[in-house]
Amino acid sequence: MFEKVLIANRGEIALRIARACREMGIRTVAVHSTADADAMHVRLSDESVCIGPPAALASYLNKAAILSAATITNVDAIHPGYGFLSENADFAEMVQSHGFTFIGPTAEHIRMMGDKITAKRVALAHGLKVVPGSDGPVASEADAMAIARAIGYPVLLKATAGGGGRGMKVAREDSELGEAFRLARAEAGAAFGNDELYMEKYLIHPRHIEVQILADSHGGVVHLGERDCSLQRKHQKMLEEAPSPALNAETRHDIGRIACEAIAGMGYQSVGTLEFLYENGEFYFMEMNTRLQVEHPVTEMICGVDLVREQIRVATGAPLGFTQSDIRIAGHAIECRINAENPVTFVPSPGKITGYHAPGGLGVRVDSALYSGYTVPPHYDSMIAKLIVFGNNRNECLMRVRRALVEFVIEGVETTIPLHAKLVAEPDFINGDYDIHWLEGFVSGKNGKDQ
Ligand code: MV4
Repeated sequence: MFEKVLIANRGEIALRIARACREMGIRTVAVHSTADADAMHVRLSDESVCIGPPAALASYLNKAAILSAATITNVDAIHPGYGFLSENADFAEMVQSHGFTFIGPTAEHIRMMGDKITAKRVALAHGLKVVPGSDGPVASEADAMAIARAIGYPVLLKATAGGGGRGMKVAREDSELGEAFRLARAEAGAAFGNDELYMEKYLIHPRHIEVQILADSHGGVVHLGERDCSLQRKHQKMLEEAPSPALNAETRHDIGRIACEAIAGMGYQSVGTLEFLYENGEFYFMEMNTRLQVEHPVTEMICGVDLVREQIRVATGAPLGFTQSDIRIAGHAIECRINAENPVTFVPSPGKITGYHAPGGLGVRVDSALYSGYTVPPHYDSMIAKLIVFGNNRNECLMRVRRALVEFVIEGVETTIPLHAKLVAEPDFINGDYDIHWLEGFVSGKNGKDQ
């Protein structure tokens, strides 16, 4: 087992990792920017190193500074959390070549999944269904036109280096295709430094369902069921739940088995998530996330597995201590992502927390690095807390989320708590009747169904 781990992240996820480490008897090293000197993740770690000024590029994305911190504190391994360097194959490679263990998959698997055309080809080769589209890059407007006519409109142009919706454009007919191609290409080039595009048939009303997997370095693979992440706004998830209200046990079992076979075939190890669009009873593989995800706690709540602990264990080379038949999915969990933002305009609201009271009681978990007197800096993501609630069934979970949101007090900054309170009282949400476009309609005051 590792003796000491450096946590290359901040906020609630740095705390989440520090907690797992402490329970495993592993000492921790926090790294922080000058803006985070008073942050909770620094206080809850055994040691800390300041790695640069507030801007993420100069601190949490500063590979050399993080590797220097790892060297001077003599750690065994580096946990990247999510975001920042968590899916940076070059960083994973540098971590290994400096003699540390990267707590995640191999650099090769990160690179493979970072290229979305390669990811689709690999997924297809390992038995996953993918959205019909171009088999490779779309090189020109003429090329785009030929492929669009072959697969049929509407089509979606996506960035090969993309993910998260940037550099994505829909075309509904020939006349829209030229502009969509040029805009997608320009956006992709600006966002990723790589303007290569690919094309897919545009699915109109899918749900976003993702399957959590966990794989060791001995061929052991399990899935931990799915999460429904359809409730997003501008590609920012707002609320996730597990299991998905759209699946029955048989469908869950089938997609889980298919996912495990693909992961085993790829030789992937660590935690990972296969993202699917789910429409008319079919799962279409979209992308794979090769990191621990923000919403991992909903899976932990229904499976009783500590994903961070298992991620660390398999990174040491240990085999999984259980097989698929040991995993029992029971009950229901919902995560509300609470952001320091105006709940109507979504304008960020950093500043000093003047009052803080987290909800508690049976089935309520709060993952947050907030404390009364803390100042939320303006330099990073505005997510300040995750409220994760478990119930024996979906209705019990919903009732409990409502009461937990009433208890939650965060003063001094604006938060999205009031929006969550409205969302969990909304009939379509209560009925589980939503797709990836529903939330946009809800927040803009329109009926999501007419979207
Ligand atoms: C799609 C799609 C419809 N059809 N692909 C958005 C983020 C990126 N990871 C992929 N995305 C989409 N890909 C096809 N072929 C619709 C989306 C999409 C979306 C997906 C998941 C959750 C929210 C979304 C919101 C808008 C569009």
